[in-house]
Amino acid sequence: MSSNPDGGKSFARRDLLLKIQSEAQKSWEDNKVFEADPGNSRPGPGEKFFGNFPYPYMNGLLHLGHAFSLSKLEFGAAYQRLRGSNVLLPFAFHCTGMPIKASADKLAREIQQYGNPPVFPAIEDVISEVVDNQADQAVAVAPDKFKSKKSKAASKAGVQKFQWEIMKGFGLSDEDIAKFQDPYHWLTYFPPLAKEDLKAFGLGCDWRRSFITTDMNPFYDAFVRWQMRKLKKMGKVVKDMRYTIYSPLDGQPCADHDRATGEGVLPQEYVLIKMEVVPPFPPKFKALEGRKVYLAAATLRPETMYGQTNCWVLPDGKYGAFEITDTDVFILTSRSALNLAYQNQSRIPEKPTCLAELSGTDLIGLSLKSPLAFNEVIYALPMMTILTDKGTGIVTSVPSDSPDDFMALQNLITKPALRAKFGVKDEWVLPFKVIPIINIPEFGDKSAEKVCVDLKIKSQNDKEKLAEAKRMTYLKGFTDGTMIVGEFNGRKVQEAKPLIKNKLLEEGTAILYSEPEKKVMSRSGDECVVALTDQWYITYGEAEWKQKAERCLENMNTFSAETRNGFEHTLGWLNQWACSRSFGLGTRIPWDEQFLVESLSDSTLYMAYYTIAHHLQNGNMYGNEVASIRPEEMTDDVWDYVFCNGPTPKSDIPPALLSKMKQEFEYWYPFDIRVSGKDLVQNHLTFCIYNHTALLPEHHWPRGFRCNGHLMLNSEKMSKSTGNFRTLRQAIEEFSSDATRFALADAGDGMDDANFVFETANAAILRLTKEIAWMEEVIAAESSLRVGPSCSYADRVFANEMNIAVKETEKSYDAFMFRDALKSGFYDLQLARDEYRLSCGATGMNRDLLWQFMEVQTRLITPICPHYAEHVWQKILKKEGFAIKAGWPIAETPDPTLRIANKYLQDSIILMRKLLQKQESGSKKPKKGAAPPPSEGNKMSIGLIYVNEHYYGWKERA
Ligand code: A2H
Repeated sequence: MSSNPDGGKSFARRDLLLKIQSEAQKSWEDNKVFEADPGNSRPGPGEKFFGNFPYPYMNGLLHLGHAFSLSKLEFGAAYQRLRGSNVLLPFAFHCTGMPIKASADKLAREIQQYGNPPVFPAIEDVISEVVDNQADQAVAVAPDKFKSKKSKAASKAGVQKFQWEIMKGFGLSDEDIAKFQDPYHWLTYFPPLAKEDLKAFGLGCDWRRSFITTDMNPFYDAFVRWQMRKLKKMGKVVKDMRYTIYSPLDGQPCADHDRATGEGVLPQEYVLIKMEVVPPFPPKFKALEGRKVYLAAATLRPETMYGQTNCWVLPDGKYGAFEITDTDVFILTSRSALNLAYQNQSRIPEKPTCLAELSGTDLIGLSLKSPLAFNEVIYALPMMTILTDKGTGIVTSVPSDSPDDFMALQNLITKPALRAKFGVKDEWVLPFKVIPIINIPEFGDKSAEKVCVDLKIKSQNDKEKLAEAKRMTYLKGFTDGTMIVGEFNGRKVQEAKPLIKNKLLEEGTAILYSEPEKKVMSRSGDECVVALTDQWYITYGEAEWKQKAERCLENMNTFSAETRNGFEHTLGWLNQWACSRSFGLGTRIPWDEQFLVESLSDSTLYMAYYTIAHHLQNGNMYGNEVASIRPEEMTDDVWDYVFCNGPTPKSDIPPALLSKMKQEFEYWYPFDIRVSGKDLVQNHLTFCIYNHTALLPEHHWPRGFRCNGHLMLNSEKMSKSTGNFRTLRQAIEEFSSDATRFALADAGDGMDDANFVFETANAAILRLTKEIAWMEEVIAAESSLRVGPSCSYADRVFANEMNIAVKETEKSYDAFMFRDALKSGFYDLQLARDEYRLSCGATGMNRDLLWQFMEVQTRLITPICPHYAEHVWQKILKKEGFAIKAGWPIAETPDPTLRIANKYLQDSIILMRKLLQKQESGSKKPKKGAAPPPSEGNKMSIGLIYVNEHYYGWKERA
């Protein structure tokens, strides 16, 4: 294909498309065809179309994934424009949040450490260092595994790229890179590049309305401040102490999009049971003399504490004695001590202090007093299956209700050798019997024992069966269990559990403890903890607000049931959202300026901002070129007036301009569609619904959201590290915009992964350029075409096919289904033309029909390949005006019978050709008695077709 350099073929066809592309773009720009101004009156249905797209984050160049989602909006908007709708497609650039600041800081650290330009240690050194560190272990474990370790280490080292190298990858010079230590420099660099690329893509955008976010743009900053203040006044922003996933390195909460791993992971709350170590302390505890020392066990079932028979520790486990208060010391893992330190449970906040390092074996045999336990004293015993990355590494043992505890205790009781191995004395184990505390109708009073016996579990290491046993008893205990001991005897477990938990917390024999339910790594590369933080929250999920959001969803077009389900699901669980951050870029929370509005909270209503952005920013995306309005003039009253039908404000802004902005907002709003990748349903898009319903009247609530899946490249995941990746810029250079757009349209429309195929883009280059050549030929030889009425059978069939194409393609564009549009509007139509050419044979094709074909085909492909279309329209067909606004072709009602009849005819022709071929070539060995193959001399030239004049038999009756 033309753009395949390996094939040694020429790039002439691709270059022709690139030339056509820049000519079309220049004439669009000169004529401001994408600038959208409101009409004078309220638009009727279908008269205007306002579509938008989540502004991309500006820490790099746009890639094909962005272009894919955006193409859905672009094609849909271009179709509306073609039909004659007044179309607004604006575009902005998101700069709020952590990553830019984090990268800028990282770059600054590298320069500090390695100089400017930096001299990094050679990669091999880094790798060998990593490998060396692992080599001892690797060799010790299994020498033959060494090789695989090395490659793993190498690839790991490769992933941890220097920020400087990443910047080099953008094609920046050493001199330029250093400037990126200032985070605001990113904001001046990437947005203009993105704009350039989108222009090359041919995006039908009104660029006057573009802007960047953060306080760098004073107008947008004023808008977000107004929005936050308004939400606060409505009681929808509240301050609270919460358990939040938190990055100690960043010193702030780590939301989903700030995480390298652990998306969706939430804090898991436990009750920490304080099991007091009864003096005298063993010698290892010398440093703890005079303190109250506790083994702190994390449990999910505080109501079972009556049945404690012992405590579990991991013999090989590493523990520490940490100062929790001036008097209290907890023995637990350092990981859990760190979590506690961020939850106000450390003598020095955020800094765990370890008084003694201990191993599990040091703890075995400690005598303990544990709250609620019927046994006065219980002992710390070894358990092999304790996980060091869960809870505190200390577990209370309740063998009546925990299958793990039952089996571990059972093993110790029945295996003297096991006791001997860990120095466990008989009196720490043998006197302790299972204590019935909860009745479960299905399992009796000792549910764990019963299930372990039923499942024939033999050992604490029988993980699969124990997991099954836990599944069986855990939920049943909670839903069907009844307490048969203690203060809440006779109460259901469900009721007793919170009461017992509160009792323990109140009397101070337990505290709350929370940790990430799974490991979370922040993008800055540190392991997150759960912190108790003071934060601002938006009260999503609040009953009345949620109802409004649900009503908005009901009346919205979601284009697919899957998207609707996604929204319903999100509305079902979404709760208060932490909207403040202390690190990164953005707008300050107006009443608490130590905080910034986080990036998913300053992007929920800005579609409204587009409607007036050009009046404020005068076409300058940074808002730093003040024209008629100064940023400080955008007071809350002014925003209220423009967006919320508020009273006319006292303002220095001329009244005519004020009312113009209000009128413009009311003309474009509500937006008709927002197009996005499906992963934004669970946060951004749902926030958008919530904010619109809170801040705007119902007739301005969003009308539609269309979501798509991810984009693969050539059936494989797009990934920078594997090289299976293209920026938008690269794709356009490689294929041209139209061929890129063609392959994007062909990539798929559903919610599943779509697939951009290079082969398709290359084929598009060929098809589009060949089509241009064909049209030029037809027009050059126009005089040789058949003129007069188009009434032959072939003419009628071809005309009918064009009518079908127009109707089908219209349906597909209306439904935002672009692959289908491409099929009916391009592939099928070309096929019909090729067939027509064949059918006409010597009599020639009808001139008017061919003109109609060229016109129809051009219009049908315009939304997808607008540059090609513009070229054909203006230069080849010599039409007035722009293809992109040419109007939708008018088509007569298709005749389905004619299509079927023709299909029958075409199939018959194929069949007859095959028969003929068979007759002529014959089989090599003629069957006995069969006629010999005709020789060259008597080639068949006539075929007789017999046609019945009537149906007979049942066919006649039918
Ligand atoms: B449960 P989840 Cl009666 N390693 O408490 C292994 N298990 C641990 C642990 C660790 N590091 N930390 C805590 N656990 C146990 C009581 C109980 C528990 C009963 C019944 C079931 C039960 C008495 N042992 O848990 O993975 C603790 O034992 C069954 C799931 O976070 C804690 O609650 O769900 C539970 O596992 C927490 O496990």
